[in-house]
Amino acid sequence: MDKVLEFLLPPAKSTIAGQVDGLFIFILAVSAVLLVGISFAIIYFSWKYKRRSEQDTTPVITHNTKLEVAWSVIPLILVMIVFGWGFTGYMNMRTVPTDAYEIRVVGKSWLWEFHYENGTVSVNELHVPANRPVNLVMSSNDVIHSFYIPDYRVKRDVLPNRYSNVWFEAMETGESVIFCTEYCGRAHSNMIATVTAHSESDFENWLATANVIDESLSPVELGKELIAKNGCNACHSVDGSRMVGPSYKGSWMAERELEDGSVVTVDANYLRESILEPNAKIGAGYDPVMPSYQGLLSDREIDAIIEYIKTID
Ligand code: HEC
Ligand SMILES: [Cu+2]
Repeated sequence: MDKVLEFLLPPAKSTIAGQVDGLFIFILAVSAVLLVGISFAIIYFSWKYKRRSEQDTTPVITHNTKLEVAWSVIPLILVMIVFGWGFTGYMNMRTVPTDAYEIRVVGKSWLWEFHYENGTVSVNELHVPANRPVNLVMSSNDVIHSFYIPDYRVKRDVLPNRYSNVWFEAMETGESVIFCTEYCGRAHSNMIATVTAHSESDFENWLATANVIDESLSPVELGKELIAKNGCNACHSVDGSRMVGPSYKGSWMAERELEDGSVVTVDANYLRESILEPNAKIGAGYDPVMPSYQGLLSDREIDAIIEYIKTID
């Protein structure tokens, strides 16, 4: 049975997962039994009641009470079991424990932002304490996204101008993948993040240090780190290859042709504007798909990114 489950479903890592899987397996098993039973009955009856001679006639049957009661009551019982099971599971998933740890989630085309109680922000990396309920309060900056952690069996739409929430309790420490499951535009398939469940003390440590700028880093080193941390690498390469966006390689002081035919020089002002208001100037041949980093990066951090881009040639 465990082998079958492993084959059918991703590992179950949250407290609600067992309940979701139980119901799934029940519905699957009932459907399988009915499929096999009905298929055999059809084959058997079509053989048994085959017309064998010209004299064979069809008997006139008006009704059969026993049979009719059976085929009404048995499905009713099955459906009520599925309803009761599904409803309690749904209520458990919708009722947030009062001691849940709250994290704000913002979906953007095409990344996930996570805001924690102490002002820490992480991009595409959710960090949570294990063995403690966590409530995510979610909203979108633009279109509808959908937040999905298969290992935790939770999924919820993320909407503009409205909060939605999802809660879970991770049963073990470790990393799982987060998907966006609402088609949200061109780079939808890049909208992948991870959730890492930590022990309580590791989580406190992470929270205390995650956004502390390491003063010993030079601006170039800091810029390199920020680019990795903020998901820029999903769309920009440093080796000259074209991804969703232009490569940083050799871009400093290069001439950039824009969509409207004008030409700009990639200087500090252009870089800064590209990061804060990506849609102000669109490079020719590219789609306006870069999310704005307004409010996510401080001036010092933008300076560091510019210093780093200068060095990539
Ligand atoms: C979802 C993909 C995506 C992500 C993530 C992304 N960008 Fe972009 N970026 C683009 C695209 C596409 C363009 C070209 C179109 C435009 O100008 O808006 C672009 C343009 C730029 C430009 C102008 C480059 C030039 O040579 O003209 C800079 C600078 C830039 N991005 C920096 C960043 C930084 C820094 C980050 C992370 C903090 C980042 N981008 C994250 C897609 C992305
Ligand atoms: Cu999305």
